[in-house]
Amino acid sequence: MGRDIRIIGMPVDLGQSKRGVDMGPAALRYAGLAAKLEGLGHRVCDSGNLEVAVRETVAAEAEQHYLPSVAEACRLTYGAARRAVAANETPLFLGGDHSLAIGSIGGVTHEAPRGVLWIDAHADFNTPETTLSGNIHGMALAALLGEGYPELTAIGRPGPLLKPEDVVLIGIRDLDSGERERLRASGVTIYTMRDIDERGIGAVLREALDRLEHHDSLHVSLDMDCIDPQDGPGVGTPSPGGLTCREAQLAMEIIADCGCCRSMDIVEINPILDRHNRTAQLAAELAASLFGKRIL
Ligand code: 4U7
Ligand code: MN
Ligand code: MN
Ligand code: MN
Repeated sequence: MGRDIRIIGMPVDLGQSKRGVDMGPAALRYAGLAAKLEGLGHRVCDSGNLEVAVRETVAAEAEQHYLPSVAEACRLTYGAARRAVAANETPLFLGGDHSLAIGSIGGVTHEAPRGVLWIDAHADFNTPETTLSGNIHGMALAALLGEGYPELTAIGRPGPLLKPEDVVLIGIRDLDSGERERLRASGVTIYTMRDIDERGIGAVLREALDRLEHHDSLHVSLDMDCIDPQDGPGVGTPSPGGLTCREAQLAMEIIADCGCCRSMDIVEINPILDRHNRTAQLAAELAASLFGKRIL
């Protein structure tokens, strides 16, 4: 039967440097996300956007890469995620930059762990010691595993919010050197673009789901820069050599077949850099596929 999908916007742009990611939730709404999901038989309730500091009002935090305000945004997101799961809803978080996943994934796993498919050009596995940019969106997954700024690792319940065996990365092609070393040592499962090129996205996705078989619920964290910039130009950190829209569609369809995706993030869409809202439209189509849209 249909699900109760709860749309939660988090227009945080403080985790990275470019302007415009805060408009991601609006772009996804304009792309008809809710109607597409309702058309599949789901009940959709849009909570609007959570509140986050506007960059101009927290200029004093610039030197610390807006750490206090990013942490506050993640705490709010954590609470909203937790409430949605407690109400038996399927929360769909609209970013905003990827730092929000500390809150969304933390909150949806508050009562019980779930498997995480992190689909991204990047691993977001930097710490303050390894980062070259200082941007917090590049540290989100590390923070979920309990590493990095104490202000971030203290969010939500005590201890790491995820274990390495809970996480599979897909689409990776751009790592910083210290980040690469940390990732290799971490025990997280990683499928790079090379794996996808050699084996095909279908085989990779099926193996990724096998790796998370010990979980009966999954969270999909979809960073739209996983898509090749030709198909998804509207992102702040584009990386060539990414997934085609067909590969991304197939990935979503295969996850949908398992019937266990119970929460999702759509992050990093930057409408200022997009062309005619294409990247948001593609993201809305991908969400529809993930939540059951079929060709036949
Ligand atoms: B995203 C980067 F240096 N690694 O840390 C960094 F390449 O959420 C990019 O995946 C991080 O978009 C990208 O700044 C974060 C960079
Ligand atoms: Mn990311
Ligand atoms: Mn990315
Ligand atoms: Mn990005």
